[in-house]
Amino acid sequence: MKSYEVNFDGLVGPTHNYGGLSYGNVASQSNSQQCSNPKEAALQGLAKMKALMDMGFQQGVLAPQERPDVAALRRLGFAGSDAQVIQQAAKEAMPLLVASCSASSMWVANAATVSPSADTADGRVHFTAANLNCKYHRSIEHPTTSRVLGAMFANQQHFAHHAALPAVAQFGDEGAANHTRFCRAYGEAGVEFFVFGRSAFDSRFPSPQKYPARQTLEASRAVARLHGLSEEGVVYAQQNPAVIDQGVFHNDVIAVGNGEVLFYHEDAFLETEKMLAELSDKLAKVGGKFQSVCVPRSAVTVDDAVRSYLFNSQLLSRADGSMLLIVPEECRGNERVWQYLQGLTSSGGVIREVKVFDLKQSMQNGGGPACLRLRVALNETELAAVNPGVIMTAPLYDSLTQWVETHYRDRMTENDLADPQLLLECRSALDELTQILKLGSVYPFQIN
Ligand code: SUG
Repeated sequence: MKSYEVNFDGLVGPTHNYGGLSYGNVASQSNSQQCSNPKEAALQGLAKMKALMDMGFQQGVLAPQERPDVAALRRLGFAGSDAQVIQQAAKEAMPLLVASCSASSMWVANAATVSPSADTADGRVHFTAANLNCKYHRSIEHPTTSRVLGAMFANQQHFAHHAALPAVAQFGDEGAANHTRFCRAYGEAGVEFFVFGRSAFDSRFPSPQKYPARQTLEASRAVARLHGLSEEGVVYAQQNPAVIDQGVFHNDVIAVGNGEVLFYHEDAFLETEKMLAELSDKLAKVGGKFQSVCVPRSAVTVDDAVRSYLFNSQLLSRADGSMLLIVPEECRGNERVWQYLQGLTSSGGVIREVKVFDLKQSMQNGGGPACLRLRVALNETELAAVNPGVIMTAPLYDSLTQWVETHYRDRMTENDLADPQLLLECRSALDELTQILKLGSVYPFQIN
């Protein structure tokens, strides 16, 4: 049976703004309070989806969330009508209003961890929504994420959904941003690779000194248990705490893997040799031949990687077995990175081509091509069981582009977030979107 890697990209929500909310994410901090352009952000994301679809890749779309999250503000004690809640929060606690307005759900690599059916004990595709509990503005995403994923992958014969892990720091879980799967073919058993930043219960593992490690070993192990993965099909590795302190807040900022290939920076991990050997052995047991492509620090520094987002690229398999790297424009803007990429693609190795995308609106908040997509490996039968409304097609692309043009503003500052009219605009846009994507009622304003 045929099998595919389907990339579901997050559609940027109408409140996209630069809130400076993510300590440890250099771009988010350095662009704090800049004026954003939600319309441009959404169109840049859609252009990437369309381009990948046109290249023959399977592409889907994941809906944004209801923002401002008035219910979240009510839980923090703001009361009255929805407009009063927003106005009171703007007056008394602007940072909380900004957090409740974040369009951060666009970075769907953090929405969930997904294990394909070939790896799981019950032969279903398993999803665990990420609790994202390291940052308040992201911790409020998972209930809606679960409902949206439930509406996209509704068929219980093929899809199993798990609620987010307990919302405490010990089980900090950031989803697929710290998870990669290696396999010979998408429909065959593979090796799931979980990268953690710290251990909550075992002090033998070092922790970063400056910035938070968002993913814990205990969270990764819990997800592997929930998904029914076998010991033989899993490898755990610790991210180098020193790079977290340089702004590598997720593994997908310093490494990317697909098929049998891991593309990573020399400084990405601790005990790299041991980890590579384990990946190679375990992949060999399921018939695969592991290949690693290490980028030396002499060619690209960690700082270059953080600024250019070289590793937050999409590594895609082409029909001839070679691979294509989808990188952000910022890679072309960095001389060392661009030079490295020229050498890489002309060296006769597995990565043969690089395609560049302008995702500046998202990049300025620390979200590159890989952050914007959630990968779901599916066989033909499972793909046919996905809600067809969320699979990208040329007509869907046209409808979504039109929808963005109609509903989105082209500038957004803190003052705009305090405008109660924005809530009404967002709700009417999202109401229409659920019809376009055939999701049913998934947003709080639709169900309460
Ligand atoms: O969680 N930025 C996101 C970026 C997530 C990127 N995802 C991956 N690497 N997979 C984050 O830090 C910034 C929001 C703001 O400051 O307005 C933000 O949430």
